[in-house]
Amino acid sequence: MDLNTIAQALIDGKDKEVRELVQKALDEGHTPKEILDSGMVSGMDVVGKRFKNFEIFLPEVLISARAMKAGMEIIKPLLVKLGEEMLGNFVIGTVKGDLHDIGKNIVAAMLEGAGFQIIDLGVDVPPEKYYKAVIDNNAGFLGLSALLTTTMTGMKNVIDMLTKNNVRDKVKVIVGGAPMTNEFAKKIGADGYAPDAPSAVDLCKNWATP
Ligand code: B1M
Repeated sequence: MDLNTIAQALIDGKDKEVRELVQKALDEGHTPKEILDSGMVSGMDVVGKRFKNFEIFLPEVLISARAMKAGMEIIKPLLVKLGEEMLGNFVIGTVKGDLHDIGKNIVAAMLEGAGFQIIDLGVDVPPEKYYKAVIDNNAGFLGLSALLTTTMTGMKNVIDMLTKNNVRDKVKVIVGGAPMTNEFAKKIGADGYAPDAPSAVDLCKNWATP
C-alpha cells in the first residue's frame, strides 16, 4: 500500500482510519519506522505548513494530532520492542509552558526502543520537576523538548538548576524540537541537540556506549 494514504487520513483527521491503515501497512510488511516517517510524520508536516499559512486552524490541527496519537498507539510498542539492552535511565519531558508532545513522544518511543529506560514527565514540566526526576531515578540522561520559540528559552533554567545543585556533570542533556538549533543548544550549555528522533537515538547511544 502507498503510505501516503496514511498521511492523507492523518491530514483529514480520521483517527479510526489512521489506526486501520497503520495496521494494514504493518500486515503488508512495512516497517514501523517507514510508516512513521513516510506516513504519519509526513502527514503532520503538511498539517504544520497549512496551519502556518492560515489554511487550517487549531481545531483541525487538534483533530490531526488525535489521529497521529491513534497511529502511535500501534507503532509505539513495536518501536519499543526493537530495543534489547538497557542503556540507562532517561528522563524526558516538554518544557514549562509548552503543550506539544507529539515529537517528544516519538523521540521517547524510539529511545525506549533503543534500550533506554524512559521516565516521561509529560508536558509543561517546570525545572524542579526535571531535577527531582533526575535525582529520584539516578538518571544519566535528560531530554528537553520545546516547540515554541517562547518556551525554548526555559531549557536554560533546567540546565541552570542542575548546575546550581551540583548534578550537571552527572547527566547528559539533549535538547530538541522544531525551533531548536545546534548553536542554541551550545549557548544554553546542553551536551547535544538532535533535529529528529533517529538522530537523538544515535547521539544518546553514543553517550551510553562510547
Ligand atoms: Co502548535 N505551534 N501551538 N499546536 N503546532 C507549532 C509548533 C507552530 C510552529 C505552528 C505554526 O505557527 N507554524 C507554532 C509555534 C511558532 C513559534 O513558536 N515560532 C505553534 C503555536 C503558535 C501554537 C499555539 C501558541 C497556538 C495558539 O494557541 N495560538 C499553541 C501553544 C500551546 C502551548 O504549547 N502552550 C499551540 C497548540 C498546538 C496544539 C495543542 C493544537 C497541537 C499540539 C498537540 C500535541 O502535541 N499534543 C499543535 C501542533 C500539532 C502544532 C504543529 C502543527 C505540529 C507539531 C508536531 O506535532 N509536529 C506545529 C507546526 C510544525 O511544527 N510544523 C505547531 C510533528 C512532530 C513529529 O514534529 O514536534 O517537530 P516535532 O518533533 C520532531 C523534532 O522536532 C524532534 O524529533 C521529533 C520527531 O522527529 N524533536 C526532538 C522533538 N523533540 C525533541 C527532543 C529531543 C530531540 C529531538 O531530545 C530530547
